Parts: sequence; C-alpha cells; structure tokens
Amino acid sequence: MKKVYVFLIFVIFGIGIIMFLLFGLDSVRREKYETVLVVSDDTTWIYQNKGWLHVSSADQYNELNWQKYHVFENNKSIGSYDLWHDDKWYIFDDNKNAIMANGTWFGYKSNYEIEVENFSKEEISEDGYVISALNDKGLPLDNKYTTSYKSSVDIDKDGIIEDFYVISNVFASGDHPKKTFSFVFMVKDNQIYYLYDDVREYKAYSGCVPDIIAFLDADDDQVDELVVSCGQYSNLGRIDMLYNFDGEKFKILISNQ
Ligand SMILES: [Ca+2]
Ligand SMILES: [Ca+2]
Repeated sequence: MKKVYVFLIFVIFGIGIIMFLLFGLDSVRREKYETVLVVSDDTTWIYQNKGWLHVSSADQYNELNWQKYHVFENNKSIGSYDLWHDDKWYIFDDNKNAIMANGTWFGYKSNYEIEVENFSKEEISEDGYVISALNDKGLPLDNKYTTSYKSSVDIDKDGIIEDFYVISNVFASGDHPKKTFSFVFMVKDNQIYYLYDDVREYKAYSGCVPDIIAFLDADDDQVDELVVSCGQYSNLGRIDMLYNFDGEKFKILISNQ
C-alpha cells in the first residue's frame, strides 16, 4: 500500500513538473520581457509584466537615455543608435554625432528578440475593397485622396499574406469635400477588419491622415502588432497608436492620447 502512495506522489510531482515546463516556464519568461518602443519624436511606450505603459516623466526618460536602440526610418533598419530625450527624442551615433531621421521613424530596445516586418507601400486607385469600404460608409467614390496605399504582411504567420489599406481625403487641396474620412483596414479571407475608421462632416483643419509605421511582434506571441500614426493639422501633432489583432478584431493596446 505504502508503495502505491509513493508511486502516486511521484506521478503527481512528475505531472507538476511537466505542466510547469509546458506552461509555467513560458509565463515566467514572459513576465521578464521588457521592451521600450519609441515612435518618432515624442511617443515612448514600455512593455513589461505583459502590459504597456506610456512614458511621460523626466525621471522615466532619464532611465532610458543614452542607450542603444534599433532604429528604423521609413520602414528600413538604419542601424543601432543612442537615443536621448530632451524636449523630444534625438538620435546619435557612437561618436555623438546627431543623426537626422527624415520622415517617420521608430526605435526599440528589448531584452528578447523582436521580429520587425519589411513592408512596402503600394499605390492604390481603383480597388474593390476600397470601393466596398466607401460604399459601407455612404461615401462618394470620386475622392481626392491625401493618402491611399496598400501594404501586404502575414501578421499572424499562418503563411497567408494579409493586405492593409490606408486611405484618407483629410487635408486635400482644392474644393473641400462634404465629408472627410480616414480608414485603415485589413483584408483577411475577403473580409474587411477596421483598425482606424473616422468619417466626419468637413471642417477646416479637422481630422488626421493615418500612416502605418511598423509591423512588429513586440510581445513575442507570433502575431504582429501595428504602429499607426495619424498626422493632425500643423502643430496639433500626431496620434500614435499600437494595435493588436485577436483573430476577430483590432484593439488599441496603447496610444499617446
Ligand atoms: Ca496570415
Ligand atoms: Ca505580438
């Protein structure tokens, strides 16, 4: 009888170890994950303990200054640089020469491997999905776009590419439209999934023009997150948002607003 108990204890102990190795170890490992993600001049997010934080205080910035970050400009890696935050982020090489980033840029540093997708922006004009998005929202089809492009990335790594559309008529020159709109949506299995979706009556200087800054798997769960930045009029600044896709819809994990 005693032998049976000893055997059972061993079995339960063994199962416990196997369960820990299968699930617990991964969870312990993930809790130690830490990433700092910098989006252009002034948005800084930290990922730790499976959650995202927005950095705003000088003390927090001091802890992040003069460290090496992987820096990407217009979606291309430009190398590893020191970042320093004063009134905004500045980029420096090893000899403390300032590096000027043209256009949108982002940087990250992390204690684990992060995969950043290479993607291109393909001009779109007539496209069935754009037409159906405009129809869905009751918008005319003859628009002067300020941005309209498509990017293709396999965000959930299932071997099938998803298409991401960005279209906007905000800040178009010439006669103003009755309604302004900005959309970012994904097409997966012929279905449209909206990330950003704004339609409003025309008002001067109102609205923003979205842009996809990055596709990267920031939390190492084999699904890419997206950084989308929406440019408002002149000195109103940008709205930066980090999205994830849970298989059914997109959700904003964190934003600078
Ligand atoms: Ca896919
Ligand atoms: Ca992810």
